[in-house]
Amino acid sequence: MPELNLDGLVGPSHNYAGLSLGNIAATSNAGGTSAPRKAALQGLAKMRRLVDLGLPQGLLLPHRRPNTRFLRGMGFEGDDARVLADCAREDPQLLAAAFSASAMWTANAATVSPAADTADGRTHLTVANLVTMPHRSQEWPETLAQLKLAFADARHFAVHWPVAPGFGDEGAANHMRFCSGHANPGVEVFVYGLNRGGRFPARQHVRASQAVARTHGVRQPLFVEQADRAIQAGAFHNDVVAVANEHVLFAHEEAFENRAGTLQLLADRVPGFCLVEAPSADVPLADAIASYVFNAALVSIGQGEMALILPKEAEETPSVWRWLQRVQQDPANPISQLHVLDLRESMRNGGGPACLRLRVALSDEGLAAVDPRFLVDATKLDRLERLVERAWPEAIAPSDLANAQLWRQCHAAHDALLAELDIAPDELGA
Ligand code: SUG
Repeated sequence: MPELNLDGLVGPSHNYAGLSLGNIAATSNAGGTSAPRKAALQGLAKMRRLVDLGLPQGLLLPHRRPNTRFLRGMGFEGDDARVLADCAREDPQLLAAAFSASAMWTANAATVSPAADTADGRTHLTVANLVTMPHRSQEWPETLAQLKLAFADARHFAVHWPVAPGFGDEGAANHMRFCSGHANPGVEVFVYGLNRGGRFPARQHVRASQAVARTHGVRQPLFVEQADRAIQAGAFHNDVVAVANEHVLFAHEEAFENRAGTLQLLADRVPGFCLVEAPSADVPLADAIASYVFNAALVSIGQGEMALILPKEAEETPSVWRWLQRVQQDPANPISQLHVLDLRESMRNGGGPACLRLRVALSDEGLAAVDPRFLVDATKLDRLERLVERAWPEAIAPSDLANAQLWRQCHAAHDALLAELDIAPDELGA
C-alpha cells in the first residue's frame, strides 16, 4: 500500500511577515527579504527526492495571493488594483495576511484517515479551519476546492468541510497514525493543546480533534495532550516535536504533557511499538525546535526500512546531529537513511519537511482514483521548475507588498501554474 505525499508548492508571494505568534522562526525572521523562486525550487527538489526514493508524490497548489476576495470580505471595494491599493494604505498588516503563501504547509491542509481505519472503508479528509491565525483562516475554502477535485471519487474518498470555527483545527500536523504497514488498520492519535496561561496559544482544540475522529468514523482513536512546555518553547504544532510512521514514534522526550501515560497507551495499543526518543539531556528542547529534527518526514522505503528527510538545520545543530548518528546506527529501530535537504526559505517561516507535506496512505485502487493533475513525476517536476524560474519573483522585501507590479506578477504566476497543470480557475471556485 503506497503512501502518497502531497507537498505544497511554495507560492510566488512567499514572504516574511511574522504573522504567527508562537512560531519563533517566523516571528524572528519578520521583516526579512524572502526568495520565492528559490523557495519553490527547494520545495520541488524535496518532491524530486521522494520520487527518486520510489514513492508516490503529488502536490497541492499555492492559493491565489494576494487574496482580494479575503480583502473584499473585510470591506474593501472596487477592482483588484483598488482593493489592494486601499488596503496597502489603510492596513498594511491585513495586506500582509492577504499576501501570505502559508498554504504551502499542507500538513495543515486537512486531517486524513486512511480507508483501513474508518467505519465505511473510505479515506476521509477533513479540511482544517486554521482559525487561530487570521492569515491562515483564509485557506480552507480553496483547500476544500482542491481536495474535492483531487479526491473526487466518492467510492474511495469523502472530503469534509472544516470543523465549526469555535474550535481551532490545524489538520495533520497534530495527528499521528500507527499501524503495522500502511494497508492495515491503524491507531490514530489526535494531539491537542490546552491553553494553560502561557504567552503562546494552543492551536489545536480537543473538541476539533474529537469532531474529526467522529466524522471520519475512526475505529481506534486516541486523544493525547501536547506538552504546554513544548508549545511555550515554540512547538506550535505537535509535528515540531514528534512524527510517526507505521509502528515507529520519533519524538522528543518533552513532546507530551503526560509522557509516561502516553507511551504506555501506545505500547498497549500499537503492535510492535518502537520508540525513538531524544532525551532532553542529549538534545535540549530548544535545539530540537530550532533544528526541526522532529519535523522530518519519516517514510517507509521497503524491506522494513525507513528514511528521515531532514532539514539542513538538523545537520548543523551539533547535539541533534550526534544523536541522529546514534539513531541511524542502532539496529533496534528501522531508520537506516538520513536525507538532508536545504529548505531554508520555508524553514525561516517555521515550516520544515513534514510541514510541507500531507500524507495520504492509499490502496493501489485509491491511488489510481486520485486526479492525476495533482500527481507529479520527474518530467512534470522539470516543467514546474522551468515555470517557477520564469514566473516566480526572485525576492520580496516587506515594502514590496505595496507594489502593484508585484501583485500583478503574483497573479500572473498563479494563472500560469493553473494553465500548466490544466486546471481551470472555476474548478477551484474562482
Ligand atoms: O502556521 N508559518 C506557519 C508554519 C506552519 C508549519 N506547519 C507545521 N508545523 N505543520 C504557521 O505558523 C508564517 C507566515 C508569516 O509569518 O508570514 C506561518 O504562517
